[in-house]
Amino acid sequence: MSNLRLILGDQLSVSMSSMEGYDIQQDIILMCEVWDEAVYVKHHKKKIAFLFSAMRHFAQELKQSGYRVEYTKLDDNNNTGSFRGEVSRALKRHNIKKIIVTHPGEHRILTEITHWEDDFDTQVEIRPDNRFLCTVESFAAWAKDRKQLRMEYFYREMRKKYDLLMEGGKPIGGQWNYDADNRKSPKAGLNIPPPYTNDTDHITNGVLELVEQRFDEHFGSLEPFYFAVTRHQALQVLNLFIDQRLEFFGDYQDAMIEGEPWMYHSHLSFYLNCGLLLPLECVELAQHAYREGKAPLNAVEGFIRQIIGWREYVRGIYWLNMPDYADVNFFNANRALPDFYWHANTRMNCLHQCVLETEKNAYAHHIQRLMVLGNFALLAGIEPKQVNEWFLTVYADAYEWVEMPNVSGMILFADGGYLASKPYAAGGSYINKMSNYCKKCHYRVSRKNGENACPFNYLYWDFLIRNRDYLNSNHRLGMMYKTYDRMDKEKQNAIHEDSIRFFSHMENGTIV
Ligand code: FAD
Ligand code: DLZ
Ligand code: SF4
Repeated sequence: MSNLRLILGDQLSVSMSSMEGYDIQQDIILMCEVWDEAVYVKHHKKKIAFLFSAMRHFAQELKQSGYRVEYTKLDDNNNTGSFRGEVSRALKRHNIKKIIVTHPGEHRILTEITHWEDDFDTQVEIRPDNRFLCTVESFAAWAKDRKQLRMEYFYREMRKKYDLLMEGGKPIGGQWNYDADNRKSPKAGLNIPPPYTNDTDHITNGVLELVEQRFDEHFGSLEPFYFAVTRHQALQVLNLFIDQRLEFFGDYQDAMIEGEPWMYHSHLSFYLNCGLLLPLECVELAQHAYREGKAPLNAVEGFIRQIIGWREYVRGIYWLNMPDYADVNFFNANRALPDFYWHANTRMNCLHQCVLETEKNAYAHHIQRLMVLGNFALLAGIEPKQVNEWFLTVYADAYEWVEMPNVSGMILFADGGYLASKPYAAGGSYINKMSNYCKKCHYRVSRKNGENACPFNYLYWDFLIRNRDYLNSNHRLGMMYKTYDRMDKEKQNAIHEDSIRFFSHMENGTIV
């Protein structure tokens, strides 16, 4: 009897726990493109194409290495459209003793898989997801009995555990965190290297055709398509980052420049999140670049923190709190997501640019997601479920374990401060400092009130006042409330009236 080893689309690594102990004589690997996964949210076309192409390449490589792989393509005649249906078909084809699968990245799939043992009357083994550096159990143990969870303390533990940028038990350079050096505004004349590109092969071309035909109404441009789709190519992206971008990663991590979607970021999340790259190899290569004197400490520490800190931390939070985390809505925010998140039809240039780039690339960098797209959703009080669905749909690196804590926790503060200590709310001056968007905007960032004032300026105050009952006790916001209370009544009224006008325009379809 054989084991059926199910490999999901974001588990494309030969070192997956589900592959351990593979019996070359008997075992069968099952991979399947299924309609349910492609439409449970209407993913960006590029995300579907990327994953299907990466899955097909991975399956081909496994076969070439002698593994027995059964692969269902989306348009195969008898494709049932679901994991359950495909597993059920495989059980009928073979004499299966046990289904082995690595812990999936989304709670809805875990729930589904936990029913299979009873439903199929076959043993199911769910193995830990060994692509992460902190297990779900270790994170729970770290979080237990802590009054407050803070990424910084979790990160320090991870630095020690993996001996990264450490010297004699202490952080290299004497500090754990060099973020204070990492907030440079963009300056003219930066020589930003071009991002990775490649030529599509017949596998990718086949997938692009399929996606064009079957997912035409999904958001986003399908081409040009430049994603790496094999481990070999993903390693090229990693090496390009280390050689060409890492040096300035820290300096310009928060900077946004119109027409420069990629900046000095790594563009590795696509590959890390689907298994083509592993976190430890990425951070070790960055550490090596530091030791070789090829990249400064602020850049390397910042990059390592994002991966062993933030990435692992948000995953821990997700699994510790699901399924309840999906329903958090601390501010009871209930406004509908404005249409311009899909069509970029807004006169706010920052949002216009970020949505356009998202549509084109299925990518926006962190500060665009956090301080433009996210900040607006927070200030405008958009319902968390709608914001979550948008972020899960539009980015090629989006899976619920990473998307949801970033959206509900980091940008919307919908968990009431569980993940972050204060809302990342900001007015237009932050965006102006970190970008050149305001120069070409219909609105004036220097104006605080009136028809042509930057909406972020008055919406910032409106957000604080609207949610005063929820935020009053947050000592990090005390100063802001004092500032508001010292404003004269006329100014306070102007904030209120501008916000009412803005929202009523936004909701009646006037372009804002
Ligand atoms: P870099 O800036 O080069 O960072 C290096 C790596 O660090 C990333 O590849 C990523 O693996 C990791 N990382 C950095 N910040 C975070 C973070 N906050 N959480 C988790 N990992 C992080 N990241 C996703 O991978 N998928 C998502 O669906 C996703 N949704 C997000 C939604 C919002 C509202 C926000 C604010 C952030 C989101 N992030 C998400 C985190 C971050 O924006 C992306 O990881 C990053 O932009 C990916 O681009 P990069 O690979 O060039 O990252
Ligand atoms: C995102 C995605 C898509 C679009 N399609 C598939 C698919 O057809 N087959 C598959 O195995 N996985 C796909 N995925 C990734 C899954 O959604 C992902 O494995 C789960 O959400 C768990 O993280
Ligand atoms: Fe965005 Fe305001 Fe700047 Fe316009 S002025 S780009 S709306 S921050």
